[in-house]
Parts: sequence; C-alpha cells; structure tokens
Amino acid sequence: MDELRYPIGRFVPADGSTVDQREEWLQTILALPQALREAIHGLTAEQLATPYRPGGWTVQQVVHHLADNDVHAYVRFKRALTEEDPNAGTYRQDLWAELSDSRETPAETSILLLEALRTRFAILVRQLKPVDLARTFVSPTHGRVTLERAIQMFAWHGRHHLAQITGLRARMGW
Ligand code: NI
Repeated sequence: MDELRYPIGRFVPADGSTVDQREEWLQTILALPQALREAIHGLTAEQLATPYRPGGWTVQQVVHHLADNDVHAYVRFKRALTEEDPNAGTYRQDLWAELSDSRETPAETSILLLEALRTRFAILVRQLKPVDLARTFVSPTHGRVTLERAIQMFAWHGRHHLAQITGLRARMGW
C-alpha cells in the first residue's frame, strides 16, 4: 500500500542547496501543471472519478488537492518572508477534498490556478537572497521549516501526487 501512496518515496531533504539545485527544483515546480495536464489527458469522467488507490482520493480530487495545497504553500512562503517565524497553521486537507468545488470543478480550472500561482512563485523565489532562504515558518507537522526546504518540499509534493496518477494509469492500462 505504501508504494501506491508514496510512489516516489517519502520526502528526503537535501543538506543545503546551491543556486543550480534550487533552479532545478523550480523547473520541477514550473513543469508540474503541464505534466499534470498530460497525465490526465483523455481520461473519461468515470476514470477521473476513480481512486488512485483503494480508499484514496480520486484522480480529480488529487488535482484539486494540488491547487488547495499550492494556495497554502504560497501563503506560508510569503508570510515567512514578511513575518518573524509565523505559525503556518494547518488545514483539514481530507475535508477540503470533500467540498463541492473539489468534486465539481473541471480539473483544468485547478491546473490553470497551479500555472498562475507557480509563475508568481518562481518570480519571487529567483529574487531571494541566502538570508531570505534561511527564514522560517513553524508547521505543526514539520516543525520549523526554512524557505530553502519549503521549495524542495513543494517540488517533491507535486511529483508525489503526479506519480499517484501516472501509476494508476499504468496499472489500469489507460
Ligand atoms: Ni498532498
């Protein structure tokens, strides 16, 4: 079950990062919306409503979860740049995924949101200095997180959910 839920493995942080590594993470972040679009291309409504694993979210809910998560990640990031060690709070992602917009919004709407938000995120991140990257927020689940690590987690999170969808398609022969 763990391989279905964590198809690329759990998040493993790098020790420090170079400009090149951060640019690579950014490229992953920027490529995700189009990769997601391709990953769901041609799926029927029934296929989009199929859980990626038994008891898991449907493909459609995974796409909308990525948009929900991006909104939170972006706000956390900007709060850490403008406040001292803010408490990033948390949200009930399981319940967000059950709300009507996560069931009824076309997937493409959330992909457009991901594209727009990640375009802004990349502009922001490329201007950051080392002192900015060392700024932190406090997460109830991850503890104190530097922005450098948050960028890496953001890149991982997109790949993680994308692989849930591509894994389902591969297993189902879709
Ligand atoms: Ni997630």
